[in-house]
Amino acid sequence: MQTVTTPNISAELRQRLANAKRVLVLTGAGVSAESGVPTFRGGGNTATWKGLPFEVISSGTMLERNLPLVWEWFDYRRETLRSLKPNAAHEAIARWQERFAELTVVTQNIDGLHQRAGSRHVVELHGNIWRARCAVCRLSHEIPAAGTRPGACEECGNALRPDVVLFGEILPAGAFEFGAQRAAACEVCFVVGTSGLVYPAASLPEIAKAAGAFVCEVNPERTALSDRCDEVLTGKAGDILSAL
Ligand code: BV8
Ligand code: ZN
Repeated sequence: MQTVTTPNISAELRQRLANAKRVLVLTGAGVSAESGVPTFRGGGNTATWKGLPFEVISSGTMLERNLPLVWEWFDYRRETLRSLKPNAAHEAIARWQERFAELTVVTQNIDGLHQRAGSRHVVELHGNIWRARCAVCRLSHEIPAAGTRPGACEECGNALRPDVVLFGEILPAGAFEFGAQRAAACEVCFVVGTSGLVYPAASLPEIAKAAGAFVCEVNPERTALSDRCDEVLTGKAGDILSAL
């Protein structure tokens, strides 16, 4: 029988949540861990694929050098994702849409699990693995859950690339700016399941903090952001978010 430890949530956080209208949630790979999605770091080592650290295979440089290999990497991850489902953490965040007047979900994840849990208007800072985009005219193409991905651009016939943000590439126009604007206006900012090492995503809690928001981290481990949080809830997102 798995013991679910009720996280010791402070009276201050409960009070602030009771009064909050504007809440921002920044999520990373850890929010999908309980769905079975491998994280990139954890346990001290960084994910590698075919001997390549993920920051190398998931880079703009690698895309220019070897697009087929980059496709192989994302095809492999899509295959892993195909049978996985949103977990209690995704579902709790989706429910918060009805609880707070203005809930902003900003994710670094490309797995689409927030949307599958019912979250609307998710800000995907790093794109989505279920989309491809034309390397020339930038037309976006859906990749069907079943079946093969489109081979070439239906508009101009040029090659398609994963519609994700690779290291060294800029984020989708407006996505970070919108997240930053909401971070600067929120009363409570949750940082869930991220090691807080990738920028500019990791600067959002700092923007919220600087604007006077109460910043709360949810993570079984300390992270690069823990010291800048007003409260750290140590544990799994599924357990903690369901108890909030
Ligand atoms: C850019 C898509 C303009 C592809 C990704 C400033 C300082 C230093 C470096 C930079 C900087 N600005 C820019 C850079 C360079 C770079 C960067 O940040 N490098 C880092 C490594 C130092 N940033 C960029 O290149 C960005 N582009 O800035 O463009 C520019 C360009 C060049 C130079 C200057 C400016 C683009 C970054 C986006 C790259 N694409 N993803 C793909 O998925 O393959 S990033 C990818 O990695 C994820 O999206 C995510 O962002 C990151 C992984 O981090 P996490 O999600 O946090 O996952 P991680 O495994 O690390 O941690 C999981 C956590 O969960 C752990 O803490 C664990 O304890 C916890 N956990 C585990 N289980 C649970 C749990 N938590 C709760 N519950 C559980 N059950
Ligand atoms: Zn095209």
